[in-house]
Amino acid sequence: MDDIRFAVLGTGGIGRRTLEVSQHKDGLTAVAACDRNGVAIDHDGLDVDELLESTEGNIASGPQDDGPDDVATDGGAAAAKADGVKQHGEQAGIVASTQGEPTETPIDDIIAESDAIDAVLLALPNLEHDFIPRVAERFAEADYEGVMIDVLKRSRVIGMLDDREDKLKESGITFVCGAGATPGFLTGAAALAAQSFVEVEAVEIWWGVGLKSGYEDNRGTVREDIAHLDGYDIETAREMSEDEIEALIDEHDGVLEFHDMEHADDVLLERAGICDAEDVHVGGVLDVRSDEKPTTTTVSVTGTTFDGETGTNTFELDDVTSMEANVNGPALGYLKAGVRNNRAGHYGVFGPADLMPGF
Ligand code: IKT
Repeated sequence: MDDIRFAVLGTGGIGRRTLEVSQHKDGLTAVAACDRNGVAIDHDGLDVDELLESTEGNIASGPQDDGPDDVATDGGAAAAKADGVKQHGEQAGIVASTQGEPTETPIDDIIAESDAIDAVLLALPNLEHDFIPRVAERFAEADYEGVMIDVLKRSRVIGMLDDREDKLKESGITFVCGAGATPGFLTGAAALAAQSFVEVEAVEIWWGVGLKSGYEDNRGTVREDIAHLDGYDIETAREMSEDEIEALIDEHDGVLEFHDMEHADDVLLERAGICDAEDVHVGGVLDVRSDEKPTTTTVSVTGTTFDGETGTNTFELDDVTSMEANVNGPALGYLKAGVRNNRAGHYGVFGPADLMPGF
């Protein structure tokens, strides 16, 4: 495959790690990145090292959107003003890079350059359920022809993307949704593990994450996870202050356990014809203070074979592979699969159980 020129929307933990991992993969050139205050575009390829170094520890992750109610939150921090006013620890973000330009319209600035961009990775916390679908719609309205890919989590968002599928197809967009770890390649692993069976009874995804790159770089993903705890939802998690989050983490001695998470693995497996969404369960353990996984990440698929045996196929990740490797590697692999499909004229909304990621 020819070189793939890609953009990253959002330079929080996921956006930054995606840029970093892309440097270790063949055929990927990062040409644009943005956060809520700024944008960096270079069609010959961004200097990723400089961008990562200059934004280290001063993240302003979500691009500010244009509409009045259309704001990506940076791990729940109130959106910084588009005029560049810094909030929450003077988070300058991309404008701290020599390649960054301040802007009030980061997403529109990327859309304006999108003729020369093969793929756009949405590394945005989706703390408003329809934020990512609405961003996709804006690219479609601008007749973007290319790949869009996200690492969103919530089951209900898939339907919102499906509702927009006609628009995406018309524009020539191949949208790959839920393409991180879970949903993502663990969903894909479940689809492969299911092949031994003629009927699948249960899919159990149990993940373990230790934060190798620390809490600071993962504030967005921790906040999204908190929304899954008993007594919390997406709204309450979004409104929490950083101090409240830290107090909650302290209360749990740094270890948060999740059960029955609303993760889109369920609808994505149902959509791919593997099993009913209600037979899929996702949970896991997050250790915010250790870089070691508190539990081994496992996908177990139980089903019945053509000759009447009941069995469980299990897929396990090594304890030494980090969340950063297991989210961003697959995201870039699915991005490559998206480009392969887009170039073949396959447009619409695809999930990780529909495509085999590239490497
Ligand atoms: C995600 O970003 O895909 C979800 C996160 C869990 C990642 C699992 C990685 C497993 C591993 O590295 O062993 C979490 C729910 N935010």
